[in-house]
Amino acid sequence: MNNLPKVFNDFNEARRNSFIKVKEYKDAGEHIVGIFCTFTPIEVIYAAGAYPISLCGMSDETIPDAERDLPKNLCPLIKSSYGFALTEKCPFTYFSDIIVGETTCDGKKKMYEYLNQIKPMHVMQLPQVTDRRHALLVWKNEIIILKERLEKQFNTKITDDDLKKAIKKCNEERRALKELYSLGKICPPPITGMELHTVLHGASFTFDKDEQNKKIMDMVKELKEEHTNGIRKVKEDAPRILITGCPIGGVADKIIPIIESNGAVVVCYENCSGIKEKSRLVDEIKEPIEALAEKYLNVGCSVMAPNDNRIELISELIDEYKVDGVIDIILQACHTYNVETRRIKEFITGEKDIPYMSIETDYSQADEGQLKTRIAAFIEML
Ligand code: BJ8
Repeated sequence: MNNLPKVFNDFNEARRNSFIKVKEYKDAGEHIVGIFCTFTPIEVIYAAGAYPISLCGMSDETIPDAERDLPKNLCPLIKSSYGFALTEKCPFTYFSDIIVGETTCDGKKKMYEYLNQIKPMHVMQLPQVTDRRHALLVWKNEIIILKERLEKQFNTKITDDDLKKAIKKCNEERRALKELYSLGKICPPPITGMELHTVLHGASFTFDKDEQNKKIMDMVKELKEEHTNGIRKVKEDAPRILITGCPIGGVADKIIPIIESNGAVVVCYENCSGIKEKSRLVDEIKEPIEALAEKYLNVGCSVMAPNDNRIELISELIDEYKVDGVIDIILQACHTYNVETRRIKEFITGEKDIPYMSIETDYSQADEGQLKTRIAAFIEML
């Protein structure tokens, strides 16, 4: 990991630095909007002159506190997020002026009722139906309602021009991140999966997106040059893994090192925090609310039924990243991703004809030994 350019360490530090930054921003009178999900149209938040910041809980530290209000057999991401708000241990939640959530899975939307007693919340009603015409109408309206709520909250007026500028800004970030992901297409990749995860993780806590984009582009250039000059940190024949499933912020440190210490390399993350949302840009020509509604409805999350967009993206990624095997990570009690494993497995082992394994896990270390054995056996057969 230390072989990476200095800029990599900057991303490693980004989350810690962002704790200080968020306080500085608040002291300077800036507005912070906490978000939980990839469906949140962050462009509307930027257009309101505020900063969106991800609040997904990624550690088991606050789960015992959360379990005083929430059932034990609930997804760790939901319990952790709620626990951080309850205990005021997360500065992002603490400094958020308002939190935006969506009615994605049942656990999340019911947790929001309690979270609303701690912080002001705005919940967007996400359509989960397959009728695109109906879903688009609903989602467009929800984006308009969010816009009005933020206008009221921050005493401002959001114009079409503000939205278009925000769309451009967010597309620039998507383009830079797509460049970063594209390193995984190189054989062997000039970046390990753990390094890639650290950069992506750091990027989600960076406020200055122009500076972040520049750092990413510099890093990509440097790593490509190193590769051209023959520097290799991954073996030529390392099995190439695609990770899909639930967000992995709370389990990445447990699972990715096991994969990579067994000689494989993670070349692509399909899940949220990975390429899922970044793969498609927002149309910059269309009427902005319409363009945002179209873009975000296409997120291939398992709460959608049926969820063909996930299959389509996985199919493209397997081909583009020359994937040898797929690991589907399911957080315990995540029913939608868990139910979807059958369809994903059938598609990957059938149509794509490559090995697949699913892992059900939580934020504890209790299953580490068992995961080591199962993942080693999976990589062995690739
Ligand atoms: S767009 S993946 S961030 S909902 S909280 S569904 S793990 S039981 S996080 Fe998600 Fe948005 Fe979809 Fe992405 Fe399952 Fe847990 Fe629910 Fe979860």
